[in-house]
Amino acid sequence: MHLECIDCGKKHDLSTVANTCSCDGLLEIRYDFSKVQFSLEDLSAVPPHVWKYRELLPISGVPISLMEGGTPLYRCKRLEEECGVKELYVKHEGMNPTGSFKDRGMTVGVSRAAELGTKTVACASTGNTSASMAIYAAKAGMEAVVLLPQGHVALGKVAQALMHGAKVLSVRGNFDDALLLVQRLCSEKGFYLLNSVNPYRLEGQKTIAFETVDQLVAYGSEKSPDRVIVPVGNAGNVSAIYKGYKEFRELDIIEDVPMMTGIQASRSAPIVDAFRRGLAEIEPVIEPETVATAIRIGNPINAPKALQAIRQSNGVAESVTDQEILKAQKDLARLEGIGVEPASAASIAGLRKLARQGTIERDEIVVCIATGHLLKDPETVIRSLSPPTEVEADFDVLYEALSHLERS
Ligand code: AN7
Repeated sequence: MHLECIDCGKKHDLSTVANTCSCDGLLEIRYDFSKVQFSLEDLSAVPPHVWKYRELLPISGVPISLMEGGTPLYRCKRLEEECGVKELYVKHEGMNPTGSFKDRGMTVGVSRAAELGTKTVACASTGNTSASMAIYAAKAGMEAVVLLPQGHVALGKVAQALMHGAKVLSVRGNFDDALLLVQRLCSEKGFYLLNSVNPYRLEGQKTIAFETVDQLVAYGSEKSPDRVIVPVGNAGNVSAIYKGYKEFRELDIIEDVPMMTGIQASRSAPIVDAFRRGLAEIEPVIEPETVATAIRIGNPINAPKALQAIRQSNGVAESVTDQEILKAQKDLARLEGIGVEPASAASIAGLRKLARQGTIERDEIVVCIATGHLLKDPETVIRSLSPPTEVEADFDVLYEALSHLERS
């Protein structure tokens, strides 16, 4: 196992603590698959969770774990029919310990921090990363420092970071400002950085791909979907999931890597812009905006990895409006019983748009990643839906309010 720069190809020893190469390129963990002992069949009795795949993870000792992963993969027949695809599944990452996919990356990231003897971990966050880092730091007995963009973090996420004991700083600036600050804090002052520029984080998140394959086999479907649709913010997750599928292909577990499809909010969409214009690098969005605060990011640090993932897998990047996001959130909740936060609904909104355009074809097996739970952001729900109907504590009045409903 070693670290490799995705730009210049330089190899780094695993003892390297830096997250980037001397050329500033992003690093990726590479395995020698001729030495890896891993068979999905041998593990068929083990239910999916992150550490089921530990032979393909860079931690050898006992991990700092809170039983993350093992999230449900739901077949969504009603939306499937509406969109006109062969099979549609939603992987509900909101069912992780803190209610988002970030837990998969953090169990590995904090386990690595523990191996290094780290006292204090740090991150900038639009919310979910901070909640997740806080629980694993708590479990590991480490201090946690969190930088949040003031006024733009959903309430549930702030509550989690506070409750689990992180030192929470509300930065007067956006996520991109906070990320620059925390990177400097870590490189100059010796805190351990746990944003997704840290390649150990992405190792954990790649297990989304492994689990999906595992679960599709259980459904009796194809092993690998044709397309995976992922909401994109700092662009770590789409890169990580791609890496997972690529590794399963290298191990001959699957034949094809799915088309990686990244969805951004229309006013926070530098990757979509670079994809459309065929640019090698993104042009940062200076004042990103969206109701989906989780992906309110203008300068995604993993953009080079994400563009590679999308282009090499023959996928696409597409943007959706806030209105499309909120409608998809409501429809997923009411048609399929799956409650997600706005950023997660971007994947469903993107599916609809790409299916309408004909980019997604009728014979495709599609997996949408629902990245975070509905309860993360109750305030947006309250703002977008009518409030409960208030009634007197009187039977006749109450019944009158329900008179339009069908009865058996
Ligand atoms: C629900 O918590 O960036 O493209 O600081 O919380 O890997 O960044 C959150 C990102 C999608 C985008 N959905 O993932 C943070 C943070 C939800 C998220 C994303 C996030 P990346």
